[in-house]
Amino acid sequence: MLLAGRLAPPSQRAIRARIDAIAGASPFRRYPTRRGGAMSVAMTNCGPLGWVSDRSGYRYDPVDPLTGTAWPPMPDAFARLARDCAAEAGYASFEPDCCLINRYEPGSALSPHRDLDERDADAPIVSISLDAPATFLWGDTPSRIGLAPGDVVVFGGASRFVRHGIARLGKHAPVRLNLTFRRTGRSARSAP
Ligand code: MD3
Ligand code: FE
Repeated sequence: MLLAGRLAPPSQRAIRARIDAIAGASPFRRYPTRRGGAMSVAMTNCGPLGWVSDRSGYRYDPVDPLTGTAWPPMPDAFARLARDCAAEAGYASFEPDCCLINRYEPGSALSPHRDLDERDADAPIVSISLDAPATFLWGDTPSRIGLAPGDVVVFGGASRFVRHGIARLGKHAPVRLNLTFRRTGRSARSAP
């Protein structure tokens, strides 16, 4: 469900200020790819678990590999917003344990993929777009859907495992931020 224009500019600015503080503690970084390059999208996280990638693959980890410490806490305002948006889309009591923050510099893209690493398949994913428009690719023969700053999308049920990505941004495009709130179903306390 697309909640178009769900966030007014002042809320968008408040979220961006929170992201700057989070990135001050756990900086944006580009993970290596299997082919020996680097992902074009830079990432960080807040909350009990963060999405990380290294030579052993992808996982949700309670420790930021860059700092060796816990990810910055998820601001209450973030958790509340994600919960409210999920409820507006029909998913009651969504409690995210991970907020992945993606930063798209000019020329970056996210190749089509499925998100299969979350154990809690009943929980939706709540996506928030900030700062610049992007073209969201949706489905096996992708539909192109424009996402504007302030748009929120809630992916649940049959949509949860659909292939999706972000079309390459132009070389002179402004930087785009995206937050995805997830319920990984993994314990932040368990040993790796
Ligand atoms: C549909 N991020 O981080 S958000 C991702 O704009 C990701 O940064 C994109 O795909 C971005 O994995 C798209 C929308 C999104 C996120 C996760 C999903 C859609 C999804 C998981 C399942 C189905
Ligand atoms: Fe995804």
